[in-house]
Amino acid sequence: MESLAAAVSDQRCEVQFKRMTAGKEPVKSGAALAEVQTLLAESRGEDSVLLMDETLLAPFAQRILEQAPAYLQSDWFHLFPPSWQPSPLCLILGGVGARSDLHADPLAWTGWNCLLRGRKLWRFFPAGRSACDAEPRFGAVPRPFGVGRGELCAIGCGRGSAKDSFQEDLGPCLEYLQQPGETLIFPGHWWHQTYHLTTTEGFAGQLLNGQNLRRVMEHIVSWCHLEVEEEIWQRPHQEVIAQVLSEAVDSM
Ligand SMILES: O=C(O)CCC(=O)C(=O)O
Ligand SMILES: [Fe+2]
Repeated sequence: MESLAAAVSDQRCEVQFKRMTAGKEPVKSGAALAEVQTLLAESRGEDSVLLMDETLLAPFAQRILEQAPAYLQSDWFHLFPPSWQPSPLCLILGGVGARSDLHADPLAWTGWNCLLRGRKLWRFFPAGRSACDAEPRFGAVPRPFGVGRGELCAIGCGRGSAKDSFQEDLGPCLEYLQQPGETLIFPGHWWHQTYHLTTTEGFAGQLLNGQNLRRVMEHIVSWCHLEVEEEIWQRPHQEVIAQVLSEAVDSM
């Protein structure tokens, strides 16, 4: 695609963005897309802007995903009820100096993040099996969050920290400098944070497949305080998903 920013630029909708200003708490706000694009162009380290939007790319999602490698296309989240399905593609536009929150993705899924333009530094903090694990390094009460409007919080969550791993030393981590054209695939339950070294354009999605089914299901089991028999993991994936989700609903 020529430019993601150009593809969505005629849209007049309101988008959410994060603005960081030196010495102040980061704020999350809504504004017209055109306004955010001006802020993105003016973004600097001490006053930076990051847009992450899960709806703008919806009209292009199928066309974009058809061009992705097969392993990014085979995703079992379509077996979830529609209101619990994560959005297939998240648009991410970063200004110079933008930093995402330090967070673990919802549902302990496998994340993928494709960078089309610019350079982005990642820090990963390898974790235990689930994002529900306590991480005292990242603050006593990390903020849980769901997907979209947060409905997924009922069956599983992601966690966000108010700390910034690029501002303070939070212990050993893996660092990776993502270059344009690269797609990073990572365990979403590992806490991670990005630093946009230049203006960036990219998009992200997530996977549920044979590699991570048990981790994602166990995240739901633990979040909803369920108990499942060990033999469940030998069953076909459709049955595992149906059983865990129905027990999660029953537990509400
Ligand atoms: O690209 C970013 O700035 C953050 C992306 C992210 O956290 C993700 O893809 O899970
Ligand atoms: Fe993430």
